[in-house]
This record gives sequence, C-alpha cells and structure tokens, in this order.
Amino acid sequence: MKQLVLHHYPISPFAEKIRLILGYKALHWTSVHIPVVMPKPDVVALTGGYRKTPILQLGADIYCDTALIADVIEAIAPSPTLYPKGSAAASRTLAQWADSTLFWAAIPYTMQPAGLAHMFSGAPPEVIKAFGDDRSAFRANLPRMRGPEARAALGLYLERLEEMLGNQAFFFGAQPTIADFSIYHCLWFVLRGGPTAQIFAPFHQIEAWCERIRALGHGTHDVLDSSAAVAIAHDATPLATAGISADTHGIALGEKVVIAATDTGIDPIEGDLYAATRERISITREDPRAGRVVVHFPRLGFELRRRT
Ligand SMILES: N[C@@H](CCC(=O)N[C@@H](CS)C(=O)NCC(=O)O)C(=O)O
Repeated sequence: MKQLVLHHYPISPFAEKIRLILGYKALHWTSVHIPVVMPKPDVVALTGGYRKTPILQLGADIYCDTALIADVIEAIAPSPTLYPKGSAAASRTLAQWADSTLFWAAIPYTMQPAGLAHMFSGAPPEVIKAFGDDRSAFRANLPRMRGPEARAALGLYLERLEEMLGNQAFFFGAQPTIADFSIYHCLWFVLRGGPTAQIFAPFHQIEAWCERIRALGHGTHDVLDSSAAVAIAHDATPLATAGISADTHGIALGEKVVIAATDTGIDPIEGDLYAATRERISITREDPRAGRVVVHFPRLGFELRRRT
C-alpha cells in the first residue's frame, strides 16, 4: 500500500472528518501539518493553487476535497465500509448536506464573539486579524449568515438530527457511514468553541453519538514536514490515466484546462486534462519542485473550463 500522506492542521473540521475515517479503518498514515492561513507554498506546489484543508497525497497523486478523499480511502481499505449496501446513496446525500448546509451554520454560530474569544484565547491580536482577513477572502463567494440566523438554524438542525438518530447507534444503523463523519466534524467544531457547546445540552442522543464517533480515534501516524512531502511527489510517478469515461465538457485529454471549486476557496488550478470519469476530474501539471503531479477533484462542487 502506498504511503497515505494527509496534509492538515489540528483545528480543521474537514481534516477531523478524514482523521476519524482513518481511525475507523484502523489505518496508519503520515501527518504533514500545513499553515492555517495563506500563503501555503508547499501545498500549492502539490495542488497548483487549491488551498483548502485537508488534501491527501499518494506519491505524485494529490486528492482534493474530503468527499473524494473518503472515496480514495474506501478503495484502499474497503472494510469497514463508509457506504454500506442499502444506505450508500442516502448516506452520501446526507453527508453532502452536512458538509455544506450544516457546516455553514456551525461556523458562523461558533465564530460569534464568545466562541471566537474561547478559540483564540491567548493568541496575539495580529494572529486573530490575519485569520479573519484570510477567511473573509476564502469565503467571499458565500452569503454571510449572521449570528441570530446561525443560532436558529443550528438549533433546528440539531433537533432534526436528534430525531433522525433516535435510538440508533449511528445515523443509518449499527455502523457509521460517511454521513456520521460529515455531521460529526461540524459539531466537533461547535464543541471546541467552549461556551458555544451549550447548544447541545437538550440533545442527549447526539451527545452520546458524539462520544461513539470520538472513540473511533485517528488510527496511527508518523510525522513528516511539508518539504519532504513535496520531495516524495517529485520522486514518484503518478497513476496511469483513467481516460475519459464520462464527457460533459467536450474537452479532450491533454487540453489545457482550469478547474476551481464553486463555493469557497475558488482559486483556479491550471493544468492539462488527464482524466474525466463519472465522479472525478483529474489534471496533470508540472511543478518546479514537485515535478509532474496529477491533481484529482470530485465533479460535485467543482467547475472545469478549457483554458483559452
Ligand atoms: N469541500 C471541502 C471543504 C474543505 C474546507 O473548507 N476546509 C477548510 C478547513 S476545515 C479550509 O480549507 N479552510 C481554509 C484553509 O484551510 O486554508 C472538503 O470537503 O474538503
């Protein structure tokens, strides 16, 4: 099995989703800590401009977005599955709702003054300002939800989630699915906000479920610095192309393209089209330090264009 290198930082909720999936599957991985704000030169050497957290590196193949990263981990370690027969489609759909709608209620709710003060306690004002400025640019494309709306939305979502969970151990029965990991990372962030965690008080099923997810742990890992990870990419050869098996753009392999996320962190990534399948788009690019890499994106949430 190729070395699984996760580029992340400890306070990233989406990274927590993947760390827990690695724990559930009892995998050993390599941890590379990356900066919380831009610039991220070693990340960009690998991705060509994608700046979100986390990314997964397997040699010279770089996987962006946790929906895709979860699929890649599932292919490497199919058991226990994230997508059980019978609930795979429903769990993916609930996960997608959590990663977008639930996440963007949890963040503004937690980032209200009390939560912010707790999270950044002890941090110098310039660090807090740098974080605020970075994230304003990062999410400039999204409508901003204000505190009162975020509180109301999160309260309603928790009520509904409590009811959906009922007496089950996990959202789709006795075993966790991708939906559990996607819901959990949003709530994990709220729990880390200190006083903001009080919103959980009426929801005993959710609290017990959080404990069950936390108990899955993070697997085992070793540690690497980001320049060594760039060197790993440089010395590796990307996987062979998967070709074009689902064409919705009319762009041929090898044509110059640009791809970008459509929600947050919409920085464009340039390269040559390398593969286009039902679920992913892959581009290849040459980097002065990382060499030839292939960067993979899920179709959902990304936009591909021919580069003119
Ligand atoms: N759809 C993406 C969302 C990732 C995301 O928004 N991650 C946050 C951190 S939890 C981020 O990138 N923040 C800005 C940064 O780390 O530079 C995914 O599933 O991976």
